[in-house]
Amino acid sequence: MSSRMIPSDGGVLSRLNAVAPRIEYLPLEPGRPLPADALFAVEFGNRQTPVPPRCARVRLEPLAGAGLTEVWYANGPVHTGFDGQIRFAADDHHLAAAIEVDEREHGGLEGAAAYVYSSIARFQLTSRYPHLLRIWNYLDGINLGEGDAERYRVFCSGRTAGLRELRQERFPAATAIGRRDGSHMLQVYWLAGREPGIALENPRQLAAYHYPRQYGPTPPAFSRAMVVAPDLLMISGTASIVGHASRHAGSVQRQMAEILNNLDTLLSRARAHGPALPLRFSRATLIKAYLRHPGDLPFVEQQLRERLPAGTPFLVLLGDVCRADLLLELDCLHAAE
Ligand code: 3EB
Repeated sequence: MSSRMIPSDGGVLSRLNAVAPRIEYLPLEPGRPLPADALFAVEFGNRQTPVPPRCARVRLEPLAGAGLTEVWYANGPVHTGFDGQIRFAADDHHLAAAIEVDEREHGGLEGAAAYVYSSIARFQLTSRYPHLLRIWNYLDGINLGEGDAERYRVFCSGRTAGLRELRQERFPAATAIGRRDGSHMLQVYWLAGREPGIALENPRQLAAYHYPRQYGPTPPAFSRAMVVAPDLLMISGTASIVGHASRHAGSVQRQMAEILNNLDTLLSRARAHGPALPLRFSRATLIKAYLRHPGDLPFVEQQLRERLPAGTPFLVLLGDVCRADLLLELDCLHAAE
């Protein structure tokens, strides 16, 4: 495999994955097979039909983009398998995997998160793809519970307990979003690589793993973005947070503007590692917006239409952000065209 020597943020030379999965939002009717060269795919919506192989189903209602499937294309032959409750699919460069557990089988959310993350850590360390790059977490009732009993904070404690051997410079980019379905399911899916990516932080924001005590006993274990390859940037869920503080409580308009500022900053930082990455959203930018209140849809749709090239598909999902004062979060996968 060819890879280029590129200095990471820490100044250490790392071999950046030369080949990244191409990712697109593809209109696929439910039940239609994935493209033959798909590595993995993500569907959205709470359908009851069986989840196809090589697929994760995020059970959040699509307010915009219903029927779009996020397809991750393989580079070369794909092999699939199971390891305990983990399902995976891999090509020669990357591995996509998913696990879903019932909290009640692990004594609650903290135990479930610790179980999931220690399973992931063990699996990744023993696989040919040891480097966690990007990870998505969906859980029930993320803002339920007061103070340190808020379920997002409980999830963070379990996650860190499970990941205990991972250095913070190596934390993957991540998303953590709440459903409201009373299902007790913790769902996690991720992308890992044979080579590490380059984790980026956002100078406008304190590193989440350094958040002060007021946000809970265990700071969240994620990086703001991951340069997966010179032509692929995977940005974490990005909210209206500056420093460590939530900004613009009550205003989805101002939260959106703050989020777009945070994303612009990451796009320009990523250029040092991926000179082909555009500074603005392009046709190869995949955005998912998570909205707490469905009534904010028209504003958010209008903003995304304005920022993305005409006709670029995007998703708006009904989901809860991890702090109760945050109304909106954006996920962004950004590739060279
Ligand atoms: C934040 O910046 C907003 O816990 O994995 C964004 C992305 C957020 C990932 C996570 C949380 C997570 O703190 C919340």
